[in-house]
Amino acid sequence: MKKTFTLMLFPIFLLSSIVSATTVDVIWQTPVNVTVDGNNLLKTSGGSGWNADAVSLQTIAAGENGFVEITVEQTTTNRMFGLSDINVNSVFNTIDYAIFLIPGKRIQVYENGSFLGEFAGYDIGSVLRVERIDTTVSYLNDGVVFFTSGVASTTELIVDTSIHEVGGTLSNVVLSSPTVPEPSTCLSFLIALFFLTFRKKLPQ
Ligand SMILES: [Ca+2]
Repeated sequence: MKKTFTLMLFPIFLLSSIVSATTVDVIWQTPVNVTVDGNNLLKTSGGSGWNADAVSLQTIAAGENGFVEITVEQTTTNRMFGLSDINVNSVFNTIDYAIFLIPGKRIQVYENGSFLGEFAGYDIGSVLRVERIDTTVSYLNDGVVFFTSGVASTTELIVDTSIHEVGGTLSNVVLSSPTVPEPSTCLSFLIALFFLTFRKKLPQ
């Protein structure tokens, strides 16, 4: 009976470790006019212009739910972040789904360069998110949806950025997806596998 219960429990444990969403620090690649510091970006060259960015190494797989999220640490520069299918260049108008942080604590939404509206402001410590659920992309400020895109999303997605002024930052950038690899998931697999093997060899 005890063995039956264990054998029922661990497949559930295994499954949950596979399908539950994982949130990880973004690992940046292809930096242009920015300095990478962990999961933060700082524009350090290029003067003023939409010529600085980096994108995430990790992806949200096609058809998967997921999000990119930042925690704001400045309110004095122009910069954008969001989700794209590919990294075209460093300019803001190639980000498919972007939040535009503007000095004066204003927020706008841009999709591939199209202005889609201005919304409630942000402040130091605000948590801003661009999220895909099924095929719908939403924009959130501290957990509250303030805009929903009219353009369905089905492709693989990366975190995409664009920073205007030297000194502009995007801070504590994280990505969440059920399929993004995380060390603890691998560990869960190994522990569960070991336990199942061990249980099998116990005398009845
Ligand atoms: Ca880009």
